[in-house]
Amino acid sequence: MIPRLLLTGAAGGLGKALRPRLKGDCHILRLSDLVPLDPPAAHEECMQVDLGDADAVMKMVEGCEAIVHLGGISVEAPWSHILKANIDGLVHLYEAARIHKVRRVVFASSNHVMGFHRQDQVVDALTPPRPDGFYGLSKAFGEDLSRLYFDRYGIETACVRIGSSYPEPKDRRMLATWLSYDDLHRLVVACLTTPVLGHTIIYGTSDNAVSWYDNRLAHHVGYRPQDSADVYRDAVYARTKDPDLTDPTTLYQGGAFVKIGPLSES
Ligand code: NAI
Ligand code: 15L
Repeated sequence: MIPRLLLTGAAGGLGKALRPRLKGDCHILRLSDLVPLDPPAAHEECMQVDLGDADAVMKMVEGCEAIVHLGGISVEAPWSHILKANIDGLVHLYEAARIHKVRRVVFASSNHVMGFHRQDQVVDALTPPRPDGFYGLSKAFGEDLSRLYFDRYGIETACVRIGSSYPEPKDRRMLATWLSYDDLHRLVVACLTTPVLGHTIIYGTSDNAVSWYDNRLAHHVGYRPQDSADVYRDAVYARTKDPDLTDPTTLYQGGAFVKIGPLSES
């Protein structure tokens, strides 16, 4: 049991999924987000914090032993937004972690760090990043920043390159990238509790038959997915059209992200 665990981005899709699931993993769950949160239960604390505000982030982190960092911009967006939440925000978070002696962080990275690798390629933790936009680039920065704080200060981080975490896979691509909410929780708990985490990059998907990710370099985390996108396969195929195999959104792992956002504007 972690004495006090901080969950950022607690008002978001994954924050709402993890909030009830983390109840048994810590004595106190400190929840934070830019937007208001549902009122705290007996074991919870709520703080409304902008990650771009260094002083507020410093107070948010004080007293916490570990952090699950989900907060920030979660899709492709103008650079100024990403800069504030995902770049400045992450520097504020790790500086606060250093000052307040946080031992371990689970950082919600993304498959979009690797989005310009092809879907006929299997990538692992040593494969060079190929971000598919400003958003993926900001997650690559977060991975490097967390490595710096591990090398200099010993703060352990799991950079979880989450695939697509939703109640069900929404399209054919997500049959490879899907991560169930229960597996997300299993993965976060494995990252928080494995004896020696170090600085680790791990892909966050369920046990899907089709996969572009090799997690052998993160075996020490002990993550064992128990769900699979495969049970949704027939239904997903029935409701979706055959893809155009010449379209970059079909060819590349990042899917639609390789074409959307400010970088697409002329
Ligand atoms: P979300 O967009 O639903 O939640 C993100 C939360 O961060 C929101 O509640 C938002 O208010 C908060 N936030 C945004 N800017 C902020 C700021 N400046 N200060 C404080 N809080 C701020 O995203 P979701 O789906 O819950 O994802 C959570 C994390 O996981 C994100 O970091 C995302 O990049 C990452 N991720 C999610 C995937 C998914 O399939 N849901 C896939 C890959 C990565
Ligand atoms: C992500 O990084 C996004 O946060 C999420 O909204 C999904 O689009 C996911 O990747 C994905 O690739 O499906």
